[in-house]
Amino acid sequence: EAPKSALPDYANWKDESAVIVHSANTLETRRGAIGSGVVTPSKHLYVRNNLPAPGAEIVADRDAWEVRIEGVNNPATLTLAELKEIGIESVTAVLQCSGNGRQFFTHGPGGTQWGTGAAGCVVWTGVPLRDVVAQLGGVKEGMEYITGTGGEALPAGLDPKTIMVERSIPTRALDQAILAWELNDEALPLTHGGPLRLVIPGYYGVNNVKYVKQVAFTESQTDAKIQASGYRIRDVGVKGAPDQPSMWEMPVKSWVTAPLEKTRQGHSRIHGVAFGGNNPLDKVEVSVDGGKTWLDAQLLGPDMGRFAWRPFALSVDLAPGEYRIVSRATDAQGNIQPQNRTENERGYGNTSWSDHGVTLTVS
Ligand code: MSS
Repeated sequence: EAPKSALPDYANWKDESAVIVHSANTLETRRGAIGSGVVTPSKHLYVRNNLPAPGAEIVADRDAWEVRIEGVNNPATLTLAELKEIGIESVTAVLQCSGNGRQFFTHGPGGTQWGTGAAGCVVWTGVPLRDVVAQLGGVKEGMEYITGTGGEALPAGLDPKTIMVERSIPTRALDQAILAWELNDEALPLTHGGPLRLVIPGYYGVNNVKYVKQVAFTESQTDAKIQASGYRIRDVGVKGAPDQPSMWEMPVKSWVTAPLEKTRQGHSRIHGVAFGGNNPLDKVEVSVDGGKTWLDAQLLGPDMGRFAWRPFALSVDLAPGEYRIVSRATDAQGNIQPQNRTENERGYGNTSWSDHGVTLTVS
């Protein structure tokens, strides 16, 4: 267990016993605090801010928040109140930071040393972006990306491109994109991007732009640093560049959440979570011998759809001893969680089942 430190003001409503405070901008959900239900309580959900969060004044009059929509045939500035008139949909989706699992890399990538808890499964409610676009005459021809801009006020004296949170994702994600104003059936907290957030279910956390002030359909990707060289998969020692894979769609992943250290001999139930990322989940297997033999785990309900995770459980009988418990998920396209992580400079995208195992002492 990491030592406790105080919750930052903008997140002081979090459950202190459920999170590890890495820094004022990074809170991680404890591995054992995920629970066995589908939805991660907002109070347990991790936080990752690349810039300090804006002040609470931006949620004082939520309906007055404005978002600029560009790259459509009839560009417009819409208030949150106007968006609410256009349409509404709820989606349950895994929100996961690109760097989740960074702690298991051995080359020592800098950045927050996330274990398993820079992830949660939450319910977003808002208007489908495709409905907004339809209302504004459709996407302009030749636009290949959806570029969302965060609403943080940028510190003066620095080149805005080097610090702003502006992300481009391929327009193939338009069907699943939502402009969300609710998280888990409550007004979207400032901590998680209120009053309005661009949510791209199935995509890594960084693409889910908080306090979104502009959504632009663009011909090319933004040249903001967070897109051009940040959040790119490259070999250890190599600098980030626009031709490297960007952290967009999430692949299949799972991990064990209980028991984590020890348990009594005899009957025991192993718990965890599994998700297909941008694909539906097919199944999850558990091994109590470090991956030599596998058993199908039971997927717990309800099934909240393609982008949600499924808690899973497996009943086992264990004699006293040491066990390496691992889980391995498969998505509906047959992609299987790999044994080993892909080494990369920044420690992104770790889905290794071996890294995510737990060593259990049974007595
Ligand atoms: N947005 C904005 N505006 N800002 C910032 O900073 N960050 C990112 C996203 N978005 C940001 C944004 C990240 S990076 C992440 S993960 C996410 O978000 C988180 O979320 P929450 O709610 O949890 O805090 Mo990594 O891939």
